[in-house]
Order: sequence, then structure tokens, then C-alpha cells
Amino acid sequence: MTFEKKWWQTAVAYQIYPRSYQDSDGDGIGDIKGITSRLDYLEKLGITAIWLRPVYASPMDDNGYDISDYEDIASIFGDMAAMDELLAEADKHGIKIIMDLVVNHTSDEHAWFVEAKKSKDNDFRDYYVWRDQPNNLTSAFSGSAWELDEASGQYYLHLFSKKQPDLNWENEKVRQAVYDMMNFWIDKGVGGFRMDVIDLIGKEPEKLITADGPTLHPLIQELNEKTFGAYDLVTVGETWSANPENAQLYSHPDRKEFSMIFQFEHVGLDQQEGKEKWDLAPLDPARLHNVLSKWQTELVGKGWNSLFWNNHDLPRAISRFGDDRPAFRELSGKMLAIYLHFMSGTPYIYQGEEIGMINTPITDINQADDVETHRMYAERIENGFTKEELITSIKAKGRDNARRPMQWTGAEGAGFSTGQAWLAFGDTVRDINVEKALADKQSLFYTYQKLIALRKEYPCMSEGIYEVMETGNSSVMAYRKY
Ligand code: TEU
Repeated sequence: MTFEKKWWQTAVAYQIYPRSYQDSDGDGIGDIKGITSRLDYLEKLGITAIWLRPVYASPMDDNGYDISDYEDIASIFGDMAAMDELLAEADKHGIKIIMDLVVNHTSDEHAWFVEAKKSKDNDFRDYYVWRDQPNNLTSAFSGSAWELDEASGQYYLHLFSKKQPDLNWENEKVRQAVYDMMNFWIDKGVGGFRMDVIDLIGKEPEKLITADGPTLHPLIQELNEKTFGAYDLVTVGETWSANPENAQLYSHPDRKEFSMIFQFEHVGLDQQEGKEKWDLAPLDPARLHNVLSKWQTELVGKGWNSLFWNNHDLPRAISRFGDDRPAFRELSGKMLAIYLHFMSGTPYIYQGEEIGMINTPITDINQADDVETHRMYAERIENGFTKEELITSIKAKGRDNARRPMQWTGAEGAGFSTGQAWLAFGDTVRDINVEKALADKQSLFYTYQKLIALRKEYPCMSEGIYEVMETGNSSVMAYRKY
């Protein structure tokens, strides 16, 4: 089977964490106008799509993955006029905007939930999932997934923080509301959607089923049909539970679901089997190569891969998969870039990856911002873990690593903001920054620029034949692509 050629197959996408990209008004928080001001830089890099992490109205319990109004913009990021300007300006730069959409849950401050809480017979009650008694389901951010609503004596489901109540996708009204909202964004001219934790929407909480519930794929097919299906948009589902078999269900074009999914098998290799990401284990390059090669060979002609080393939830690529000591970081960054960009699929670069930004160690939990990190720390301290072991885990895996402000220059404020940045800068600002990278023709930036340009020229990079090369050395990751 050959795919009908789509623009996103040869595109390279770039993920932006708006809070940390570019501040335009000196409040220390990146914003939409800031992103617009950096489009020349992004065009120079060569990317043709931006995955824009959520900028919708939100109380920011989970930095915007808790949406209180899907058709409004959080004031810290700007307003709808700034969003419209970004869409129009990006278009002039040949760049499409992929909206990050969170429809597994809303914020507890969303009007639907505010209504739902008013009484058991409120019209919006069934927009969410309620039970008289909690069961054993746990939240991804530690603790029970059920929160008591004192007024009604019932518990509501939240697979993430208690300020992120899960939507009830069995309710037709919920689905229709989501479709209307997505069509609102399609009408604005977005390039597509990244669908947050979409593998959870077919959940059956009574049976303790969260990911891959029985209604998941029919729900996605309906979503496709009612919204983006008729347009030339890219859609990428975030699916932590994906394997090569169900990846085909999601991304085979005949099934009319998504363009591709994010799978996470390769980012689970440096943790102890059956445990959590905080339970560290050494990374074996041979296993990493095997896993990525498996995804390459098993999806050929049956689906489409997304390719990434890091994102806003994951550690910095060089610190995790390479060697972030000064003598090696640029070199290992180039190795990782080349290895990934010759693979079949659509690559996603996470902001700052193109200049080799690395993890920033912390020494105390007070230096952490992220809700996931704090909840894990509190829970594990209670369970007898030591502070030292937890700080070691946070240094390696904490989400703040990726969320530190973009390093544009080596000056104070790093060219990111004239005010006090919302999160401390990494301690490498002087050595690793865009200004320096652009001035050095041998820098990692230009490796990325070259790879992106080559992908536009040579289709065999994005969809050629992939063959593992046996080198007899298990620490060498080699393949042939043609
Ligand atoms: O992440 C999904 C998710 O499962 C995360 O909890 C992930 O396991 C964890 O961050 C790994 O460290 C998505 C978003 O990418 C994340 O930022 C949100 O917090 C989460 O959904 C809830 O919306």
C-alpha cells in the first residue's frame, strides 16, 4: 500500500512551550506575540509546522492542560487577536499551527463543570464521570483518581489532577460540544491538532479500564468524521499505551482516524520494569535501537510514525540519550539528530533541542515547579523514600527540565524576557544559546537545518526502506536507509 502524499509526511514539526519561548511584555512569561516575533528564526531553521502547547483560558493548575474555555486565550499568553495574528503570520512563513487539544478532561473551572457541580440533576452533570464510592483507579499525578464533591456526596473522576475532571465521552452532548469547538478552530485555519491523552477517552471506570477502552477507536472515527476528516490537516494522538499493532488502527489512512500517534516505548527504557519513570535504570543503547527499529519496520505501509526524543514532559534529549558534559554535548546532539531524522515518519523537535539545551539539576524540591513532581515527592516521602533519591530522580526525569526558558542569548534574561522569568533559567545560558549557535557554522543548529532541508529533497528519508545494520558492537546503533 502506498499513501497518498500528504504535506505533513515531509514536514518537520517544532514544539513550542509558550510559557517558556519568548516573552513580549516583560512579565516573565512567554506569550503568543513572543512566538510571532520568532517566526523568522523558525523559518530559518526550516520547520513547517508548530505544535503549540495549550494557550487556552486556564487556571494553570497543570500549565494549561486544564482548560476552562476552549474558545478563549489565557490572558498571560495574549488574546484571540494575538492568536489570529500568529496564524496569519505563520502562514506567511510557510508554517502551520498544530493546536494542542485536551479533551479527555477540562479544568474544574470550565463552565460545564461549574454547572455539573450544582446538583445531581443539572443538565451538565453527565458531562463528567460520577460515582457514589471511589474504586481503585489512581491518578497519573499520584493518589486516588476520585475526588469527593461534598455538596452532592458523590465522587468525580480525574485521571490527572483533581482540577482536571474527566469528560464523559459516552455522553453525546459532550462529543457534540467537542466537535463544535474543534470546528471553530478549523475555521480559523489551524494546521491540525495534537490530541492529548486521547487513548483514555474510551475508558470504562467501573471496570478499571482507562487506556484502550472498547469504544476508543469508534470514538476517534466519529471525531474524524465530524471535524478534521474532510480537511488536509495533520492530527497526532498522544497515546502512552500504544504498541505497533494498535498504532496501525490509529494511523492507517483507510481507518480514518489520525495521521499518526506519539508512542512512548523508547522513553520507558531507562526505568525499572513495571515501575514508574522515577525508578531509574541505566539505558541500554541496544534496546533503544531495537525498539525504534521495531517501530520503523512494523509500521511500514500500515501507518505513520512520529519521531521524537523529547517533549515538554520528558527530559532533554542530550542529557537522557547522549552525554551532556561540555566536551560531548554538541557531538551527541548531532548524533541523535541524524539518527532520528533519517527514520521514516514525521520528526518533532522540541524547542531548544536544536541548540542542544540540556537538563538543569535541582538540589531541593522548592526549586521545582511542576505539579507532577510535587505530588510524586509528597507521596514518596510519605512512603519512606529519602530526599536524596527523590532529588536524583527529579534531576533525571522531572518535567521542569524541558520547561526552562528558551536560551536566546547569553545576556541576563537570555533574550527571553526583560522581567523575572517564571521559572529559573538553566545554568548553561552563557554556553548554550541561539546567538552563539547561529554564529558558528558547525553548530548543532545547522545540523538540524541541513536535516530538515534534506527531508524536503529526499523522500527516502521520510518513508524509505529501513534496514538494521549488524555491527557486532551492541553499543553502536546503526541502520541503512534508502
Ligand atoms: O501527558 C500525558 C501523561 O500521561 C503525562 O502524565 C505523562 O505521563 C507524564 O507527564 C510523563 O512525565 C499529557 C500532557 O502532555 C501533560 O503535559 C499533561 O500534564 C497531561 O497530559 C494531562 O493533560
